[in-house]
Amino acid sequence: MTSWTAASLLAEIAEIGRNGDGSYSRFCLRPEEVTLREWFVAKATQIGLTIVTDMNANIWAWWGTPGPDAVLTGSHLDSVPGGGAYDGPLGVVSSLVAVATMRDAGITPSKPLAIVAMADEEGARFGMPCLGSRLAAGKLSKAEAHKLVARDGQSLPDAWRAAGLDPDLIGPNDVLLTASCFIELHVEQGRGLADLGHPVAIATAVRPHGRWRAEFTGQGNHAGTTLICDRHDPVLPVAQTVLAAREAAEREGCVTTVGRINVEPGGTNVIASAATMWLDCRAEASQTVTKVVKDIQQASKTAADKHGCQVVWTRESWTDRTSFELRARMLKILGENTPQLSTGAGHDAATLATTMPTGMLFVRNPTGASHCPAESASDADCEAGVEALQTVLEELVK
Ligand code: HGY
Ligand code: MN
Ligand code: MN
Repeated sequence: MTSWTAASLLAEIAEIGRNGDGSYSRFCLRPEEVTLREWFVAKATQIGLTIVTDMNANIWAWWGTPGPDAVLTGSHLDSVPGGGAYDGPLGVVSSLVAVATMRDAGITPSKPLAIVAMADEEGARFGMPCLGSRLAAGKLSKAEAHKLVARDGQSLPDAWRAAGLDPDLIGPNDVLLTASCFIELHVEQGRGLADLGHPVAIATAVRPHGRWRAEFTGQGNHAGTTLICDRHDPVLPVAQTVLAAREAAEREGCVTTVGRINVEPGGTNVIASAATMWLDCRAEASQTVTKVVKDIQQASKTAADKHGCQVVWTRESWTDRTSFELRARMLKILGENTPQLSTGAGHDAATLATTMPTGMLFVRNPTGASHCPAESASDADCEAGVEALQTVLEELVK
């Protein structure tokens, strides 16, 4: 009999990839995340599951023979830079506990079941969110994947090879494409459940969101001897574009974030020659995102012209508004009074929603804080999440 709880498993990995401020930086296929992968494989093996790492760096822990009509659960092990302890790993450990308990109870699924740890869900390493699930679902091609370069400069193919994976095999995963459903448990990234006073919710939808990169170029020069009137400093239009992004969000009632800016060459006494910023924009409706991004791009062009600079925009990723097909069935299984919440956060379950029926469970996060060390969930709420996940899985494997 396994006596695991979600909290006890999270405690086992608490030091892996932990930063001094208590946050986590666990980047896809980097040493800290590889340690997490090895831990996950050991735990899944311990409860008798069979491990397959697919060509897209997703790890599958199988109960039964891998094959069509499989019930999939799980989440991701990677984090954002400075992330919290629960975003991703809570879904993986909850799946381990639920499956271990089902096996201890002698349940025999009528179809194969797999716990999947999806690769680079945050896109923090290769810049493409839900990388592993997009590749497995055929939503990102091998050619597009091969073009991705990690923030540390390593190309995706080289990172695959360093991890013992063949980048030429990247592509749609038939077992995923023929799966019957995917159910993902995740810490809530917001205060909905805290305000409702309930431990667990069923997800209704993921709001549309995307990421854009804006590359500004100007003219590097000496910080001390170049007159202001002679400068073409790309940092100025970046600053004006960041402000324009916030103004657009306030005007249109959506959210825009610039959390990453790179300045080249990066000398204190050097006027930058180039500056790159990344924009994350999310809204209730896709057309609002489109309008807001267009307004921001226009503002960036005006600012660049004013400073004698150039700007080039590239859309890095896009996720349409997604509803969860399993929602109604989960409501029947867990009870019609179970709270239901939409979210502004992206998830593999949203990426896979057009490939198979998917569903999500959210676990209460008392402060709602996420992507930071304050992210949390009580042990009792984590257990309520495991129980709900197990109840749903037992129905889905019948
Ligand atoms: O960025 C997100 O929405 C999610 O946490 N990957
Ligand atoms: Mn996240
Ligand atoms: Mn997540």
